[in-house]
Amino acid sequence: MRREAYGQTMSELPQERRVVTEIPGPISRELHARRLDAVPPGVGSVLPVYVTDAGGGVIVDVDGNSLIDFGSGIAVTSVGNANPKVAEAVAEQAARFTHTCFMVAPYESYVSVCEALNRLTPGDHEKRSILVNSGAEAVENAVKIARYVTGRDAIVAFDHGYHGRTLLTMTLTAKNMPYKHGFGPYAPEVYRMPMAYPFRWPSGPENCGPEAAAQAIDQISKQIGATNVAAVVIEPILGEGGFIEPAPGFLPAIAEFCKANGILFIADEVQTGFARTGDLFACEHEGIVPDLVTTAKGIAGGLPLAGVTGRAEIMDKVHPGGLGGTFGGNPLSCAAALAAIDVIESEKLTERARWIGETMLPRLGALAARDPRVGDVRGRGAMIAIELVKEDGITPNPELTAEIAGRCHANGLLVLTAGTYGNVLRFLPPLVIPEHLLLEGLDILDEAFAG
Ligand code: PLZ
Repeated sequence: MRREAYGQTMSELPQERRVVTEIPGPISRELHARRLDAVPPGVGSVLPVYVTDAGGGVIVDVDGNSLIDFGSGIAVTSVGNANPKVAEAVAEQAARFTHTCFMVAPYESYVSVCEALNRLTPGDHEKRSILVNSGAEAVENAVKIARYVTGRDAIVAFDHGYHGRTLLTMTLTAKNMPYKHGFGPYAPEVYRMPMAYPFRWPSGPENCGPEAAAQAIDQISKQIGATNVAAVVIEPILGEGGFIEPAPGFLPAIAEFCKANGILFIADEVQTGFARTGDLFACEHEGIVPDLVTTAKGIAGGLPLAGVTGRAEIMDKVHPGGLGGTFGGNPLSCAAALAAIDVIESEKLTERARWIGETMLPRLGALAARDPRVGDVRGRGAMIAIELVKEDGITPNPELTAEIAGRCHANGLLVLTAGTYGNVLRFLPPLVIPEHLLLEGLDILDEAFAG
């Protein structure tokens, strides 16, 4: 039931783009009408094609369309959707037991996933991990642990940051619409600092890293007081904020400041983790060793799982029973994670991610060179984005972004948007996407700009 291509294990699904109806097609539209009577509009969908199958680099819908997947369900299905090894592991586990609750009667796979997290996350110090259900829950727990261990209240987050939709993580999230609007009051003791956003830094990208770090450190010191800060929470490449790579030097300066002041550095690697950026974790790029790391998304091949990994001396401090949850580290998710991690390691998906970046960046650079509406091309590995602007080269162009995304969708390429200003097209292909689909996707994108 599997086929090898480019060294990756692929599902049997034909790896082709096929557009046989308008998108969404008639059956999807029917299902959508049904959905509107059952699901409130507060839960959106980027492209309401209703899915029947997905694998390798494609998503197949109820109308028989096969779309090229440049989204991976928001950076989740890095090993490919329904990866055969993941599917097998989950089916086997489902036949044995589906749940006991790790806090009631434990099982080995939870321990094995934590061992893998301790081994793979940055730094060779002794670590411990806990498992929870979602990225937001991981960030919540990291903050709980940081406050407990430091005895301090304040948490520092950054402009353009995204950390989830629960009360605390929504508070940590920067963008009002759609994440926060009307959902307040927010959690106390969260402070927001400037982010080193090279493309939009007033004195130019070359000054961005040191200047932004100096501003953030000055504001933390003056407005909060370093000794009141439990932790900074930061994405090593900002995801929902628009795939912003903090300018070089910014993360190391913040990490150093944290270390000097007893502040815990929490790297939110929920979107960047597990080979997505061409390193196993994006922090590795500048040699950052965080005190706590949150992971989710790509960890378990599409099953819900998240983790908090941290220095043993930090993690071991919390009182017995202080951390947990009914479903955290569910056995199906753990089986999936062990299979996904095996695929990531044995199929060298970090290298594959780098190859995706090396393939995409020159193509997008050429697009930017001939089309001034593409203001910036950025990202690492298989986490790549373009920022779209108006004639002045800097004003965000969210209308064009929506238009281009719509043209891609109509032609069978699933792309996502992002960014504080809604003007970023982001690309997160599965790391196992076949080369011909990656290239075809880039052709469709070129056409969308030409048309
Ligand atoms: N931290 C860095 O990217 C989730 C959000 C999609 P959950 N990003 C996708 C949406 O609109 O809800 C994310 C992230 C980073 C935390 C999270 C939260 O992870 O698994 O969605 O809770």
